[in-house]
Amino acid sequence: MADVRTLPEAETTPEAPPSPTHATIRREDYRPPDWLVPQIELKFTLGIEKTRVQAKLTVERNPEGLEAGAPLLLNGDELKPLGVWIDGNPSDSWTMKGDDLLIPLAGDAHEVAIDTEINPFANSKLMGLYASNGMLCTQCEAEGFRRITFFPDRPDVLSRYKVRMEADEAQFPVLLTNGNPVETGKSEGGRHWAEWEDPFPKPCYLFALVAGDLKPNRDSFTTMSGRKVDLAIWVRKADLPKTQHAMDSLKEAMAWDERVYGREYDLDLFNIVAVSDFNMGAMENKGLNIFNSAYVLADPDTATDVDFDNIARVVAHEYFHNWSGDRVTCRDWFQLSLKEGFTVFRDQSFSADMGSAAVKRIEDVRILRMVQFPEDSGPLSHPIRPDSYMEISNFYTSTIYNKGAELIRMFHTVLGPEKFRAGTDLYFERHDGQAVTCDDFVEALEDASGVDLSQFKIWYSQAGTPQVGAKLDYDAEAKAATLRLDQRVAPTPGQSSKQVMPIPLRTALIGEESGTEIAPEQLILLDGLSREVRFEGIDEAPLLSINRGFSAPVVVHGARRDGELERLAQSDTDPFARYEAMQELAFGALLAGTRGEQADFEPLIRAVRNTLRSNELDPAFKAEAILLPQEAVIAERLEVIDPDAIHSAREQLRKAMGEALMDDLAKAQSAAAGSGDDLSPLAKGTRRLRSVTLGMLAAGDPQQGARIAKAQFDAADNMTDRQGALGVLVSLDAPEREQALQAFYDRFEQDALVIDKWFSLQAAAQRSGTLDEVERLASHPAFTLQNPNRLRALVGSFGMNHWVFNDASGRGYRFVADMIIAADRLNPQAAARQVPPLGRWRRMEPKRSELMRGQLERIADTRGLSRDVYEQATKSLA
Ligand code: 0A1
Ligand code: ZN
Repeated sequence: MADVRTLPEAETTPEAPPSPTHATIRREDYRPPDWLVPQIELKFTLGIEKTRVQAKLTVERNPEGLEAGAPLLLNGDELKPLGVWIDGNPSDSWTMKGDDLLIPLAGDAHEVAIDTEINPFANSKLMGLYASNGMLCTQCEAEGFRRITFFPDRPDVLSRYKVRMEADEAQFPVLLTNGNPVETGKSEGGRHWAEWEDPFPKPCYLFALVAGDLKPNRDSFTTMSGRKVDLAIWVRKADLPKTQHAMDSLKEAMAWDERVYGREYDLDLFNIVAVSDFNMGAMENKGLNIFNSAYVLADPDTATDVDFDNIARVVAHEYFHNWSGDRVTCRDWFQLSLKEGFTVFRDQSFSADMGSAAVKRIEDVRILRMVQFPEDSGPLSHPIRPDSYMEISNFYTSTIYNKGAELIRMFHTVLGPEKFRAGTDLYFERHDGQAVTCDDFVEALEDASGVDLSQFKIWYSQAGTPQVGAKLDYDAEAKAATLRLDQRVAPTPGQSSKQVMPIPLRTALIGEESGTEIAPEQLILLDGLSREVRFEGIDEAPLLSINRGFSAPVVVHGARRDGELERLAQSDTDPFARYEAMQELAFGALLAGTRGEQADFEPLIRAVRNTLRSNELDPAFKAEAILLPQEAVIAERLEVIDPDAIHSAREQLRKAMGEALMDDLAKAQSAAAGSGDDLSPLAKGTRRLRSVTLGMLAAGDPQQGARIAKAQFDAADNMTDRQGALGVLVSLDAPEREQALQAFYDRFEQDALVIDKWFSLQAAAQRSGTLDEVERLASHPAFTLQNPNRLRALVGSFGMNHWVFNDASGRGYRFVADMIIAADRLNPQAAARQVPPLGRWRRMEPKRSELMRGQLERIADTRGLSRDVYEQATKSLA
């Protein structure tokens, strides 16, 4: 199979025109379907290289359809009809319209049968029905069902499914699909079959099928109305011992959704299947969730604490989709954030309830700033509800998911928990079984709460991160303070002028002397270009604590006096704002450093020392609070980006901190965290702080750092300590580096998910040799472009290595472009996900900017490019 080492040089034709399939789909062009499909029967005769699909569709003209007498349009992708029957009679009146099947129908109700044949083994796109490690599985969101059979592949066509699967019993002993099993039996030649029915009408993107040699971890859950639900997590036999955490997470998620949203599970069984080749994290198919094995399998020896938390988060996310996505789905793909933003908000709230809410909020904001803010300030910026797309797979973005969740959080903040809950109750009740829009969601919140939210809808349509100016003036004589706020949103592609946005800012004043709240927290709504808020009865100098809990997804530019941030870092009563004060202190030092100014590191060093020594803060919070902003996040604050200047400013600061705080760091690094399988918040926090302090310590004294890191690596009885140590070692030029990398590889060679870490850590190394290393790793026998996890581990991690990826030679850009072009021939979706780092050319210093554009142009000019990569590359150039 194709491999980067053997691929020929890509052909480039500068004049290659975009192919006609690269058309733009617009939200304003939405039309209701002309035909509905209330019922579908599917018969699969399964084989790895040949699967026959016999579909029988009950079709009815949609009374709401706009075109009288319209033919039936069934989408297809790489399919050929082997036979078409209308009401039982063979038909040849159909035609192909591109990839789609067009069938003229006289009446208003018919039965249409179609036979097709597909080759799951040849399906390297991992969309539709494909083979992975000898098993068969499906991925249909967003438009994969059309690769299985001809069908109106759009989320507003909901059908009842009856499915029959037939396969060789030895090869595929387990046959699963959505809903409930009805009957099973044996057929000739060692084959067997199973028939299932899903009672809930669903869009075809929620269809799923799995056939393979899998074993279940079984359990059950009794719902709030006393129904018993059978739960099973299906994996390869050897992986069974790694499934318990996912199962525990599932039961916690089921109970949480009952408690917090009043949502009960509705089928008699709930299945999860783990596959190792999967484009995304996981998929919420009705009653049969399919997961990337990275989000199912864990034990303390091979998975980090972060992996454990991610498993809980993703299991919950997919489970929550059963209501926010499956029972109530999207009318069209422009409404994707309806289900994704809401479901991310739900999984974030779940994780916050399961551990430290403050730390969880900090982590969520860190991801938003690291991924969504750069997306929103770059060429791929788009609103939460986009107006157009070429390829919908490109819109499973941090904006749709994470900024979408921030909007739902703002609704929650503005309404308060009770009214918000009344709103979601009404939403689920009113729209159960329907395919709806973001407007329907807001309307339900408004109707249930009596609160007008219309102003907030601008957040759905306007892209870009609002910049908020905040200045607090104090009049000691009048014992009054005045807060002056203003807002601005920079232009984004296709939106040159911006409207005012409503920005809810949780705000309090802290006494500079007393360190207590001298004006209690209030919710200030900045809903004009500017606003003044006056605080009375302020009898000591006030400090501004604003956007507490990150109540709005904006950048606040606070005008701060000397010493103000240091004082807030010590005494702000809101943990997020306290973290923020530390970050702002660090930013001050870092931005001065990138400008070549001599920065005063002392205030930050004092704040970090206080944090490390505090008896009231828990270790997980300490770890977050002392981490410096990442280089990509620093770049966001600069007009012109010089990656070398950012890197050296940050390294200089890390070194100064390491040297000044050596004793405190060494103490935190050596703190006992209990045994490796202790997953309590305290144990996890202690381990996290251990690795964060190790990194800083090594910056202060690399030799000693390498020694301690190697000792942590060798002594580790869990992957968190091991990976934490290796993550520090990979950036050091010390003999311990090679020793640890080799030991790690030798020990875990057979475990794909751990080898992904091995690739990823090396691609992230902050070291000048990383470029050579990454190029060598692309030729490593364990590297393959076919597995999305492996591609992400090497190329994805490298693209986020700001300093090395942006090497002045342009080699980093060329490497990523090579990988994208090669991967595109196998898996366009996975390839397209690697494009965004190349799109950050606009604010890059001129030389690099030119090199980045050059590589984007080379990609865009490649002959036979997929729609996925074509869209990302051409938009990145604009
Ligand atoms: N709905 C899933 C995300 C998802 C989207 C596309 C996929 O196919 C490539 C797979 C999963 C979720 O939000 O979890
Ligand atoms: Zn989702």
